[in-house]
Amino acid sequence: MDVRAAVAFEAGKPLQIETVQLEGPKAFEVLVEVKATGICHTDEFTLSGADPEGLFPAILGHEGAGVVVEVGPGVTSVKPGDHVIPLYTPECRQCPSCLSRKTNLCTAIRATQGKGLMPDGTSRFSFQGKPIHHYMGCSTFANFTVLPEIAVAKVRDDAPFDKICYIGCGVTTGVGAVLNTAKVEPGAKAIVFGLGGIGLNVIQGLRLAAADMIIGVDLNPDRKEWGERFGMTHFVNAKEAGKDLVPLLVDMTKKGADQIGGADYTFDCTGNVNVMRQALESCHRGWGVSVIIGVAPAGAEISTRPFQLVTGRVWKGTAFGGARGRTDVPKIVDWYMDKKIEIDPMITHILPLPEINKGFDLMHKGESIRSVVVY
Ligand code: NAD
Ligand code: 022
Ligand code: ZN
Repeated sequence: MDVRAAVAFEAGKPLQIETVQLEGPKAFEVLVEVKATGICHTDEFTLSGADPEGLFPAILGHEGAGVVVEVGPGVTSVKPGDHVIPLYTPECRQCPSCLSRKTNLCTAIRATQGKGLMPDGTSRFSFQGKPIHHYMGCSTFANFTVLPEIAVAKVRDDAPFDKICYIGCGVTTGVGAVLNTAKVEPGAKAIVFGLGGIGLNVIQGLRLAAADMIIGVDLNPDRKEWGERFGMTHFVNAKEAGKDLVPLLVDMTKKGADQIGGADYTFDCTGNVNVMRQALESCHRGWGVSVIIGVAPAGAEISTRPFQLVTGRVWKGTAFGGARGRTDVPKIVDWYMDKKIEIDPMITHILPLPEINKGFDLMHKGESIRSVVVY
C-alpha cells in the first residue's frame, strides 16, 4: 500500500516527505495506522549522522500511538481496531531476559531490530523499488507502519493519541526510572539534572513516589518554572553554581543530625558525561543511587574516583525506564487518564507531517519540551 512518510535519505539532511510502499503484515506482525508521534532526541541523533549505528535510508520515529488495522497469521494478542503504542523495547515474555525478571531488555528480536529490519530479516518499507530501513523497530514517522506483535502495547481506546504517544518513550522513561529503576521511597530526597522532556517526567515520577525534596538542576533558567509545574521543590542554575555545584547540592540535602549530606537518588537526564559524574558525586555516602538516563555521544566515557563507589554510592542506568512495555505501558496510560500523571502541558507544539523538520529545529533551539506530529 501507499503510505505518507518522512524519510531520512541521508545523514545531516532534513527529512523528506514522500509516498512510500508498505507491505502488509507477515506472521506475528501487525499493521498499525499511526495517529500521532512525538519527536525525540534519538531521532535527531540518528538523523544528524552522529549515531554510528544509524542506517539510511530509514523511516525514523519511535514515540507513537495508533490503531491496528490488520494482523498477520498467528497474532493473538491484538485485533483490528485495537489502540496500541509501538515499543522500541519489546516484551516477548519468553526469552531468557524476559524470564529472568531482572531486566526489561527483551532479546527476542534485538539482532534484526538493530539492523533496521523486521524479525524475518527483511523490510516492509520501500521507495522506488528499493528497501527503506525500519528504525528502533517502530518507524512512526509514517502514517502506517508494520510492527512485530511483541512490540505493541494494547491500550484503552478512550485515550487521546496526540498525548499518549509520549508514553511510547519520554513519559515511561522518566516515570519508570523513578519507580522501576531507582524504586524511590516516600520521603526521599532526589536531584534531577536536566529538565527537558525526560527530566520533567522524572520530576512527576518523584512526586508520584512521594519524594520530599526534589531538586532540579539546569543551565536554562526558564526550566525553573517548568520544574515547579510538575513538583520540583528547589531549583539550582548549574551555570551560576559553576564548579561549586556538587558541594552546593550536598549542602542543600543536609538535614538535622545528618551532617553528611547528599541525595538518596539522583538522575542524569542530559546525556553529558560530566553531569553524570556530578550526579553520582551528589549522592549520599553509603546508600545514594545515581541513575543514568541520558544517552551520551558515541565513544564517550564516564569517570569518577573509585572511592565514590567504595563508600557505597551506586551507579545505575536505565533503558525505557525499566518498563516492560506490554505490561507497564497500558498502566501508564491509565495513570494519565486518571490524572495521576500529566502530559498535556509538556506537549508544547503540534505539527502536521509536512512540518516535521520544524519539530527538529524547535528541539535544537531548546524551545520545545515535546513536539508531536499528528497525521
Ligand atoms: P532535552 O534537550 O529536552 O533536555 C535536556 C535538558 O538538559 C535541557 O533542559 C538542558 O538545558 C539541560 N542541560 C544540558 N546540559 C546541562 C548541564 N551541563 N547541566 C544541567 N542541565 C543541562 O532532552 P530530553 O528529551 O529530556 O532527553 C534527555 C536525555 O535522555 C537525552 O540524552 C535522551 O537521548 C535521553 N533518553 C534516554 C532514554 C533511555 O531509555 N535511557 C529514553 C529517552 C531519552
Ligand atoms: C530513546 N532513547 C533515547 C531517546 N529515546 C533510547 C536509546 C537507546 C536505548 C534506550 C532508549 C537503549 C538502551 C540500551 C539499549 N538501547 C540496547 C538494548 C539491547 O541491546 O537490548 C537501545 C534500544 C533500541 C535500539 C538501540 C539501542 C534500536 O532499536 N536501534 C532499546
Ligand atoms: Zn525517545
